[in-house]
Amino acid sequence: RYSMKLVLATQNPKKLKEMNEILSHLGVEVVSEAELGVRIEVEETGETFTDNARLKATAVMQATGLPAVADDSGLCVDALNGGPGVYSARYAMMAGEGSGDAANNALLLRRMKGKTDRSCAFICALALKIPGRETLIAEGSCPGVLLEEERGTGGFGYDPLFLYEPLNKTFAEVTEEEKNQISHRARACEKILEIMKGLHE
Ligand code: ITT
Repeated sequence: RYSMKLVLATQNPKKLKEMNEILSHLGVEVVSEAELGVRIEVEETGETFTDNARLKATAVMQATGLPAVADDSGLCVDALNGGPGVYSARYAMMAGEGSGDAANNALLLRRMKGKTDRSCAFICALALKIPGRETLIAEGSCPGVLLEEERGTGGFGYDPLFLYEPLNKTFAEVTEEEKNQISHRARACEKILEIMKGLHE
């Protein structure tokens, strides 16, 4: 058990819920920005997941004075040279095609039309800022296959297109509990806790 309260630096409610469940399960007490009455807008100017996670965690740690953890994540598709990558949340927006999960998924399917290599991976970088300490960083990934049409209604973002082969289900078809055991986010959370524990040994 790790007795430290962490602020989750995210504006994405679905991500917040997953982080909350994963971290509580690992024995970490978490609190949202909303519960603290703050809303920190951070411009994600970084070129890597790690850079952006670091920017978000730093801003929230500075605003609250509390240890903060931020997730920067996305889907990297081999046939698109790793795209949408760090632009996953803004993919359709950047193409002038509106915003939101439905627009992002539609654009991704269009860009992948006719492509036979459908391998992809979800990536999650976590940054943990503890006041007066160096930033801790951990990355988790989860490989999958991009489908040609959506399947399932759970999850968020690109989940309905992401086939997790060991279960032959998309991340929108698995249960929340299943996703939170196998996802890029779960793997990154486990890693960062290992690093944190190491600091106290
Ligand atoms: P915050 O920055 O406030 O945390 P955000 O949604 O903007 O929220 P990111 O910049 O990290 O977060 O973008 C992550 C995007 O990557 C997200 O909007 C989805 O499109 C995609 N993504 C990340 N994790 C995912 C998951 O588990 N399932 C499906 N899509 C995911």
